[in-house]
Amino acid sequence: MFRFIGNNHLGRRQVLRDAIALAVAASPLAGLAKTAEANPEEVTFAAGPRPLVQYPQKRPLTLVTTRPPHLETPFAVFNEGPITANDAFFVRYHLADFPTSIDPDSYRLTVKGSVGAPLSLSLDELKALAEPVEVVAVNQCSGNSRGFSMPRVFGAQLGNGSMGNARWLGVPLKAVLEKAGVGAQAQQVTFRGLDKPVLPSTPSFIKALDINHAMNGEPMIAWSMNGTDLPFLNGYPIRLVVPGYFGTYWVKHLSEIEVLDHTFDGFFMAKGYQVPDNDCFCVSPGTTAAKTRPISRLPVRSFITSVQAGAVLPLNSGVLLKGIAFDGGAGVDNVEVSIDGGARWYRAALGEDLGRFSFREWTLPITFSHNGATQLMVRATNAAGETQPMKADWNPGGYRRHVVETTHVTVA
Ligand SMILES: Nc1nc2c(c(=O)[nH]1)N[C@H]1C(S)=C(S)[C@@H](COP(=O)(O)O)O[C@H]1N2
Ligand SMILES: [Mo]
Repeated sequence: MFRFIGNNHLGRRQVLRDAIALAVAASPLAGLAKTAEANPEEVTFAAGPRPLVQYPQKRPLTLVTTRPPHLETPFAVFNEGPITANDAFFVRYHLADFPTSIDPDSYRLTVKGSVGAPLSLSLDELKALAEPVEVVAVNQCSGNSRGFSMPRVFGAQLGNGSMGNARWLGVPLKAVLEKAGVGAQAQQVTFRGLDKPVLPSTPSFIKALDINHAMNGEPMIAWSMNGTDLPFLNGYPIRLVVPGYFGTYWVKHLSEIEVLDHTFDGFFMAKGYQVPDNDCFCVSPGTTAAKTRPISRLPVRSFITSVQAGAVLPLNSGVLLKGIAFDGGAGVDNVEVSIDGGARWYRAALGEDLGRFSFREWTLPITFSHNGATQLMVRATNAAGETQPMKADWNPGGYRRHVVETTHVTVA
């Protein structure tokens, strides 16, 4: 049964949803991806260039894996503006058995565990539960840019396209938990979606937040992204949005919330997504950490988006450099750019402030007065005074890369 029930008229969205349901259900996942095209951007990885693939509701995206789908946003998209379009937004799943069709009318979000009254909410009930709130926030995968780790680490060899910034609309998680009634003994809250492991030995994808975080008003249950329903592959019909936190907590197709009176010890909290438990979340390259902890907030990061590696830029005529910067919620305070490999730094102008969890655009007009090879660099500092290291920190998971980026160009 792949039809979405309950809509009297077949709007464009309905048709789209049906198309996805059919496309996903009718074929093995590999069949979803239309024939690969050559992707001119992808030259960094030992395995060779990665193809662009076409999935439902998406423009061609960079293929990482097909089972389950992991697609990156082609980097040029980040030069289109500070909001990442839904059809360009990256996609990441862990489990091959992800939902192929979802009926919004029979969809239920259950809330159980250490609560006064367990809930089973329809989408309409969820939407009516509290005044909707909106936040513009970056969803970045913990392993974004992992492919640049040196020495290399296990895991998907990701470029810089496992991130995106969107305007999310939903209700605060707090409102849902308050409705269920959280007991004084509550320690953590877990979240799971509709996707399931294929093999019984594979752990379910369940994430946990501390109760204080869950109740602080920031995490939300969102049903809308950039003014429209969540794309199917980004968590339709509802997902958790945890502003400032890595994407791993942003559980898609959210179906079950459980309040625990202890710390959750499931695989994706206790084993997966662990970082060294020290100030830099890093260890000396090639070693392991004595003590680890779950990954949490985004470090401050910045990119040049208007110039690609290998570009030839003009001598003695103005060039407008442009890019993005973001952090885990303190807010971007300052972006500096170097056009001579880090010798001198110039302060960039910051674009519109879309909120402290959002990409912040920056621009800097420059003129090159020397020809030949040079390196462009960009370094952001947040309102808490945190900045980016000149040399990459290393950890065994290849997580939370945030080194100052260097773009090699030629002036001619
Ligand atoms: N249900 C479900 N939610 C999930 C995941 C998953 O595998 N299943 N992966 C998480 C991870 S690791 C990331 S980086 C984000 C990616 O969000 P996106 O696919 O919307 O870009 O989803 C998160 N939510
Ligand atoms: Mo992720």
